[in-house]
Amino acid sequence: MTMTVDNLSQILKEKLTSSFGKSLEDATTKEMFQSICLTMKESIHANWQMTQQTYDEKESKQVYYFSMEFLLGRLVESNLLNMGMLNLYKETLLSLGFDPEDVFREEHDAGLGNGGLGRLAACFLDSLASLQLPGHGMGIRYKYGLFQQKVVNGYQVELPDNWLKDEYMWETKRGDKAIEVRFGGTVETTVDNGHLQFHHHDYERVLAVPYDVPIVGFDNNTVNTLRLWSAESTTNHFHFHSSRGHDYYHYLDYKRSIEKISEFLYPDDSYYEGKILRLKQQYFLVSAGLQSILHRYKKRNKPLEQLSEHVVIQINDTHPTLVVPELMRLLMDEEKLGWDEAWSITQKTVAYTNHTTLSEALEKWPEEMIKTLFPRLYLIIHEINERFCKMLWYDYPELREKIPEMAILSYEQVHMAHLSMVGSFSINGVAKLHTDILKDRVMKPFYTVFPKRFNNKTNGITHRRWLLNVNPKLTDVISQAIGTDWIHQPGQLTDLIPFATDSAFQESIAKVKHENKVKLANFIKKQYDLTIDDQSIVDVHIKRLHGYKRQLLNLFHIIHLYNRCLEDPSLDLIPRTFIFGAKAAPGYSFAKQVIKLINAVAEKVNNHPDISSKIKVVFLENYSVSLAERIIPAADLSEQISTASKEASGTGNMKLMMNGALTIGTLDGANVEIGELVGTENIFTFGLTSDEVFHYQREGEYRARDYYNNDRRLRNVMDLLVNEHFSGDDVEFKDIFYSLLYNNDEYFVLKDFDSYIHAQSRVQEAYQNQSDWLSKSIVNIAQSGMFSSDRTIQEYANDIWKIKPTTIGNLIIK
Ligand code: 26V
Repeated sequence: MTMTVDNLSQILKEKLTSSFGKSLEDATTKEMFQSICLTMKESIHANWQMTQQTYDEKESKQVYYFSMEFLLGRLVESNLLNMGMLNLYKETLLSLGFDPEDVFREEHDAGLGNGGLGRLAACFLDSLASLQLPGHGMGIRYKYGLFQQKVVNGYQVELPDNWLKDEYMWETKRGDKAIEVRFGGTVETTVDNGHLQFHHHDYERVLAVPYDVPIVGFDNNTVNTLRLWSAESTTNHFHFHSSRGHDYYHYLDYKRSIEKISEFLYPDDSYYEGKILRLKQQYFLVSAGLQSILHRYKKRNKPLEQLSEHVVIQINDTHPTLVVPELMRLLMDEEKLGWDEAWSITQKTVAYTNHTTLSEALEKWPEEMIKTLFPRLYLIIHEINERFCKMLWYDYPELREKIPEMAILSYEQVHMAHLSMVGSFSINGVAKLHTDILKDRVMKPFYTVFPKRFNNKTNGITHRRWLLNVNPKLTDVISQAIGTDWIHQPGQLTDLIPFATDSAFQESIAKVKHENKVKLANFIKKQYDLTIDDQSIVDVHIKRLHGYKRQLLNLFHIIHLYNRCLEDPSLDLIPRTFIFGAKAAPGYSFAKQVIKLINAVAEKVNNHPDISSKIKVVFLENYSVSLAERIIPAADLSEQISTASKEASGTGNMKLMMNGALTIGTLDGANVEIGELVGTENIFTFGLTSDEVFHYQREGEYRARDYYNNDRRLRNVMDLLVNEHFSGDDVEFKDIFYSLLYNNDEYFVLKDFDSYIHAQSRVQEAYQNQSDWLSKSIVNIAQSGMFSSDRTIQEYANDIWKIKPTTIGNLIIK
């Protein structure tokens, strides 16, 4: 039976009555949103059950993607799209007098991630389900997601993200599947029948309660699971303390201390801090996740020796590294296997993805902390380290002097990346250049020892959310030209290549871009009462704020243009709107100063009587998945200007490309691959290469001050930071100024300034020829299919996980 607008209207009306006791006329948009979710859940849940049952019956190998972050954003539209119901729901809502956008925006973003790493995990879940692959997420149900950002007086202010305030419509609590996780205590060793036995005493017990979120596949019946764990106190604990009245308060304290474990997401990315609660979170995820996997596996009645034929665990960066010793513990202490068997199983089951080479982001935990929190794991890590170092000593005499730097335990620290590499069968980077840097530099000695483990999996993004959902008009224009096969096979977007020079097609692309710009302009007008020119070049820099991502370089170009306009009021500039969206880690003061500087420059430029018609600078607050979805379809230019070698991949670059923006970028991360695909004439590349950056770092040859002294343009820009031009005083931005001149500009902003300015003038020149620009834009869209996460996930499935699709049959509707 196909559903019609009339049927669905009836169903929604009944839902409003049965769930809220409301008639259509009295219903709020929130109640309408919730009624939609309840209705969708009925069919999702039926397929969900069917999917799990089929996996069990067919004994399909299961992938578990362990990640401390899943940056899901909203799910209502992407679920409707995947169910093939999006248009029907939109039409029905309109016919009932609701604006679909308003209704969908009732959903609070699930912001359980910082940035690229968390959003990648979310895209991967969508691709797994859409490719009918049995793959699930394991994460934490943080009570508070990444902070909400407000801009007050130009400064970032952080507010808690209370995303669970209203009920989260997609989750289902599975109280019956709760698991105990143990912290602290002591370990006693005994010998039993010649076998060592380990007994754990006096530990703290934490209950891990799973909340499952269904992950709906596209145009199939697959519904996989994202399992998010929440920490609760074990209920019987109070009785131990209940004899005296004040113990009740001890109990409350204790309960609070446990619930803290899943209370908030640590707001950082690219900077690691050894906070004890963060380490507890990691073990909480790992132990609960592994126990639930083993529990399910055992129902298959297969020997543990075959675990790796049924289960594979992918760890998203080193954050879940404790899976290695924890799986060893479970196999040895609980399942009574010997070391060698347990080690062989563990190594065959775990695979590791590296997402950064920044040394300040590499996790190292104090040995003492690990020993205190997880006394048994500490013994296991110690043993793994001993065996690894011994192996190096005997089998790789040429590496003997490198043992201290390769060891898992050294200088009283546990090196999580080393533990991950030693304990897994696959080690992958996230873009070609990044994987090469791992092999040739950062992890070089490990590559010598484990050459076969290293492989590259260039990141991707789900084209369903990042093209079909966010840009339906572009989607239609593409399908009118090449049909709809590309939707299932995004690689076929290359069929658009012949249309790059087709003037009618160019025109329809231009029209869509313009409509998207108008929509964004309306949003900015409404939100900030700021008028932006919908004919201007929309230049977009959206990502976390970090020194290496060089928002400052972009800003220096803007200030340079501003200076030029001041010098020559008749300067011929194509109007540009510079859009920034970025959250700074709350403790990262340099990054926060850059936000203030962007806002200060915006204030000056946007209010200048002559210049504001040519340049507008907009800092959009609270950058998030939902905000990205508004900005990306309107973008002409994508700023991907990290210091070469520092951005492992980038994924915003892919989203913008897929929506027809051209990249201005360094030869870093996946920009390199974007450039290879579109050709040098369709990307604006500039700046130092990663080899040059390494060279300068090694030789210490870079002198930032020389660039300041020798480049008048740069001096004119930088002096404005410390002469009260942009701020009431001359100290507000002095840290930025000093970091460039006295700390020698760690990220080579001054060095790349000239080359960036040139690339920007090539942008302006190219934009002048609209037909040429559009053809470049079309080539970018046409080549973006390569960056669908379907391609990425297919590579993981073939090369690492060795899994095949499992088809889920149609439900028989009685
Ligand atoms: C580290 C930490 C340290 C402790 C507090 C919380 C936290 C959160 C995240 C991180 C890891 C940062 C690594 C990361 O996010 N890498 C990014 O991964 C993207 C997906 O592969 C990639 O596109 C980006 O280039 C890369 O920076």
